[in-house]
Amino acid sequence: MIAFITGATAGIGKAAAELFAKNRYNLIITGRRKERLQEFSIHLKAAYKIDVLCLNFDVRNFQEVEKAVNSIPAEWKSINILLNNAGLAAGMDSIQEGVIDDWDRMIDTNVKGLLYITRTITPIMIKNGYGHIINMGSIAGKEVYANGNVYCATKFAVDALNKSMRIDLLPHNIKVTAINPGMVETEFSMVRFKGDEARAQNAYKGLTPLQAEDIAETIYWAATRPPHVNINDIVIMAAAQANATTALRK
Ligand code: NDP
Ligand code: 8X3
Repeated sequence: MIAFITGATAGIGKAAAELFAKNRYNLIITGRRKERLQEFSIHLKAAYKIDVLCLNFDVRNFQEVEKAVNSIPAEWKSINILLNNAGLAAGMDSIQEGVIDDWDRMIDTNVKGLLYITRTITPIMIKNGYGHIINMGSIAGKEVYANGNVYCATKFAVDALNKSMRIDLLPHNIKVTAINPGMVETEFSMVRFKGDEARAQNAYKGLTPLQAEDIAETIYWAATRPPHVNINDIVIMAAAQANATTALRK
């Protein structure tokens, strides 16, 4: 079994890679931080005796995506699972004060990047006659919150694409699932608040957030249902978070 995981250098993607590896999947792992990718690959191979292929590229650049996917050797093309996970929030400003570069980064990564990966991997899956695409959505793709505007819009787009892909890929025996978490403690908030540690920690203050491993378990569960079962959509929250805007903090 082979799983292709984007954004495996940190957070949810990394935890998912670890769990798939533990369960004897061979892995294609991707990310921009080459050193992290290679160190992680050495760990996975040694700990779980699996094969790992590292692809180092930026999902925002279609030429890089295409080159990386075209470089996949024939023996790695029987991809069972694609985890479309690479993504980010950049900034948290009102619409009238939004930073254009932040908007571009989010739209280019979360929407166009996910599309570029899907566009290049689905022909391989169609040729194989099987596959399962798992898209990382968010509670932000189900509800909007103050100053979430463009990040929410990108995750609403993922929600639409998830539903749409399921229709287009139905004749090709390709399952499509979305996992939509509430707050998960990863590098997400450090990235969103551009390295401002105090602001990042504030996001999780006074409550126990989800951990990357909680999401990895959910992804793995969805990926391992019997062939006649598809999990369309999961919303998963910390027990202390009721919805996008209501959390119980002590
Ligand atoms: P992290 O910041 O911990 O990890 C993000 C991963 O995405 C990294 O591996 C990063 O790798 C990769 N990535 C980001 N931009 C690019 C790019 N341009 N090209 C290639 N890879 C990229 O965040 P999370 O693990 O929390 O986030 C993973 C996904 O989960 C995202 O889609 C996020 O929106 C979603 N999510 C997160 C939630 C949370 O609260 N944490 C809740 C709901 C959804 P590198 O920097 O090495 O390229
Ligand atoms: C991340 C969760 O609530 O910060 O997608 O938007 S939230």
